Amino acid sequence: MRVAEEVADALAAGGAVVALESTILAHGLPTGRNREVADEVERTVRAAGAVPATIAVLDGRLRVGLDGSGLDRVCDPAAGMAKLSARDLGPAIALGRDGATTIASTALIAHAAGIGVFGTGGLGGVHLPPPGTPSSWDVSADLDVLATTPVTVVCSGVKSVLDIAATIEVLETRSVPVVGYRTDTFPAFYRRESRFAVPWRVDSARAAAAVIAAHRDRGPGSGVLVVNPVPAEHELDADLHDRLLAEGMALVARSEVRGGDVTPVLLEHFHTASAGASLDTNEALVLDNVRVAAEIAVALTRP
Ligand code: PSU
Ligand code: MN
Repeated sequence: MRVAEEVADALAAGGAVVALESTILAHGLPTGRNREVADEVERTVRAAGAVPATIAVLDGRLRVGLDGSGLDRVCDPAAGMAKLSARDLGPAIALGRDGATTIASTALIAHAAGIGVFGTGGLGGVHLPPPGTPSSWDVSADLDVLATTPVTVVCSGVKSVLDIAATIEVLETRSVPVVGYRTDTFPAFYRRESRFAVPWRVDSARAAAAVIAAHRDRGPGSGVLVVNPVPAEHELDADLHDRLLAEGMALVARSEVRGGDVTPVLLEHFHTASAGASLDTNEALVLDNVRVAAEIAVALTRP
């Protein structure tokens, strides 16, 4: 593992650090825009008083904190970054590969590096089964890692292409507390609200930090999911959202896309079919989530 000097210094001094994933850059946003978002995300974390640590695997080494050329590589489609979930870390390390880390693998690496707070876009979850089948068996490893890794993930819930109800049930079964940040409702990524309530709500970073500290000291050893809805002015129009959703589901159902490729294919469809509107929503929610993550990380350093 190679930890960037700035990140190592901040951790040694007990300062605030926010982990950031690289799959969102390499496989969730179009080329060009991804590099801009990488910089904006880091700027936003710094503006809130924390040090950003973008995580990826380069040449088989776990990297915690990337410089400009590292971010260039992650964002360059010609670099051929694999999508690495938790199970892929061993093979990628041993075989000397390059890859972008999902929430699952980023959380594992962040925890190993001593980073407790992680800001991102949307959590992976339970996929709806293809028509005519009882189950997709497609349950993101993000849920498993959150169940066993004491890292706080700040995100905007899960996309409505997933089975939100089933995702919430798995989080409950696996003892992951779900905390609404200034909301009583589990957000649906592009939309501020789903049909489902959250069990807990906080209205400040300080209150979120208190929950995280108490969970860390007395909880079952799992992570914490803080859900923060997209800012209202950036929410995707409801009719456009419903149309994109129906199209995306049909696209996946009639294609051969499986496993880890499903989410990138859906995101790509949303971005092109909405002429970029979903991209603006995606970017706005990521920036807001990393700001909240940074504020929580700062609050955790000041008990
Ligand atoms: N949801 C999004 N954007 C993303 C992802 C999910 O809106 O970029 C990425 C994240 O990296 C997440 C991963 O951890 O997809 C989940 O993939 P899978 O469902 O294959 O586990
Ligand atoms: Mn999956």
